[in-house]
Amino acid sequence: MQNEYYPFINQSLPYNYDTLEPFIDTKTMHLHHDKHLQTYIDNLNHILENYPEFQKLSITELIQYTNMLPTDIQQSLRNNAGGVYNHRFFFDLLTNPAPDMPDGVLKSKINQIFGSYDSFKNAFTKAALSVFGSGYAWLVLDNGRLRIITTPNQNTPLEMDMRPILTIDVWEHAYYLKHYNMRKNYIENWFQIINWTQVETNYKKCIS
Ligand code: MN3
Repeated sequence: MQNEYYPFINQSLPYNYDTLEPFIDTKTMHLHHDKHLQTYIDNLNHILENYPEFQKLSITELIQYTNMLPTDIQQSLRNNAGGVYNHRFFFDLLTNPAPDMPDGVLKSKINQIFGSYDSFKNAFTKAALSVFGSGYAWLVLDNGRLRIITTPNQNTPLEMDMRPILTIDVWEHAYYLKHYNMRKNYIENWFQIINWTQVETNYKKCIS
C-alpha cells in the first residue's frame, strides 16, 4: 500500500478542502489535515528517525506490535502512529454528494445485526456521543462480527485485533469551529457525507 512506510508523508486529501461543505467547513478541513494530521506524521517520523530497525514496519504493523517495541517509545508510538492511521482512515471515507445509506452486502449485514439502517444510525450516534473527551467511534469486524465500538485518544481497533470498517473522529478539533460544543450536530452532518461505497469495499476486504 502507498505511503505505508517511513518516511511518512502527508498526502493530499482525496477531494478539495471545500468539498464537504456545508457539512464540514473548509477551514476545519485545512486545519485538520494540514496541521493536526501533519503533526502526527512529523512526530511519527521523528520517533522512527532514531530507530532504523523499526523503519521497515508498516503503519499497521507499528500499531499492532506497539507492545513489543521499546517501552520508552510505546506511548508516543500509540499516539502518533494511531493519529496518522485514524485520520487517514477517517478522511478517506468522506465524500460529497454521498450515497444516502449503505448498499449491497453491507446493507444486508447492517439490517441483520442492527435491525435497520435507522437503528444502526441511532446506535452509532449514541456511541459517538458517549466518547468522554477525545476519541473515535467505529464500525468494526470483531472475530467476523459487525460491532460498534469506541476508542479513546488515538487508540485504534487494530491493537485489539479488530478490523475497522468506518470511523468518526469526535475530537473537538474535528467540529468545534462550526458546531462549537455541539457534537450531536456534527455527527448528524457527518452522516450526510459518508462514502458508503468505500465503506462497503472495506467490509468486503475484511470478510474475504
Ligand atoms: Mn482529528
